Amino acid sequence: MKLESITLHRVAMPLVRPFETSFARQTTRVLLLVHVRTGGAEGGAEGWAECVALEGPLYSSEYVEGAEHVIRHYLAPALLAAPDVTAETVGPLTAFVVGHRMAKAALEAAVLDAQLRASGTSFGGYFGAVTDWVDCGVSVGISPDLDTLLDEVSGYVEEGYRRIKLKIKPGWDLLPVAAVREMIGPDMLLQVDANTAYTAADIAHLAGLDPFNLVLIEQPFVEEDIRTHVALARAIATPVCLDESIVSVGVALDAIERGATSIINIKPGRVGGYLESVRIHDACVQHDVPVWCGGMLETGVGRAANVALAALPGFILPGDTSASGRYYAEDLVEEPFVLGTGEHAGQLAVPTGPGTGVTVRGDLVRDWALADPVILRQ
Ligand code: NPQ
Ligand code: MG
Repeated sequence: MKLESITLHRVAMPLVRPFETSFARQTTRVLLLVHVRTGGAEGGAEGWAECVALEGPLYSSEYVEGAEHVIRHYLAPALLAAPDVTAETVGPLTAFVVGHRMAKAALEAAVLDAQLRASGTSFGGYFGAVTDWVDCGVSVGISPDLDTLLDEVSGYVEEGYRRIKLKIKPGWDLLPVAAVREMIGPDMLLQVDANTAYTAADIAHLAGLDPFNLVLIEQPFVEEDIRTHVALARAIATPVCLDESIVSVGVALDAIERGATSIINIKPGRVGGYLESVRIHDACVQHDVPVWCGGMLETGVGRAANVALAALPGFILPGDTSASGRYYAEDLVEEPFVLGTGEHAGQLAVPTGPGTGVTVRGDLVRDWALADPVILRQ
């Protein structure tokens, strides 16, 4: 396909409740949407994608205005100049830029959406989805106190979520985990995510999580520190799962071989796109490493693609692919994600329409815009 234009929309969406992690407390999700139009013989195809970068460089080095800048000045010009662009060639065409995986992932996903809409194929069909419904978990932020936390968790359990993930940090770990485990019973899947808040000195303390039968502990130490994750994995019974550290299939294989991670959180934005995500999935299946789909508080645009990815066979643990209502009163798409009922309680249906299968609400993109759209052409 020949790309005719790439348009960037920066929007701010109110969250239904503040989301607090070891690194930030947010009441609004600021995000970047990418909209591509194709010309040439397939003229008129359109694709949308969501960049998962946060407003500030707090989860990763990337952030919304940085992603916008690198797309505007480096990535988009390379794609707009190319005579033929497909999702499969976005990676090679943008490889001259070091890093900026979230920005590249958004461009690749927008091109993939346009390409699949033109051919009448769904994301799930393209990835090789093997299921129509995916198991959903929910990520629960750090609360002001234990009562508030227990109220929030019991609400999610009633909604049907199949797994609870608690955000932890030094000073908010063993007690909330014990209280939630006591409330939800021994069998409900429970895991924790530290977002890099601990150090090697905390290994003995983190062993205190072992009695609570957790599915995993996610990313206790900084992104670059593989060796301390190896030390923790050897010292505790709870499986260690990397998130921030896993930026490519190569790093995933290194971390697996070193014994730093026995489960992997796949976030398409963090690893540079859905194609790299499928490569990580395939490598993990080969190594018998379970994977699950992470989340970045996506709107329906990013959520639709994540749910399709989570329908691959290696995604054997429930993901952070929660319903739209977990984060947003009104989603950016005409088909908000709602948990199923009956045998599909705690699950989301994999979209079946062409591309992501969802339709962006232009009215909301305009209402919540933080700036005029940036239209890029050759
Ligand atoms: C994680 N996500 O797995 C992330 C981190 C994350 C669903 O737990 C605002 C504030 C937006 C904090 C997006 C989940 C955020 C945020 C993602 C944290 O590590
Ligand atoms: Mg995480």
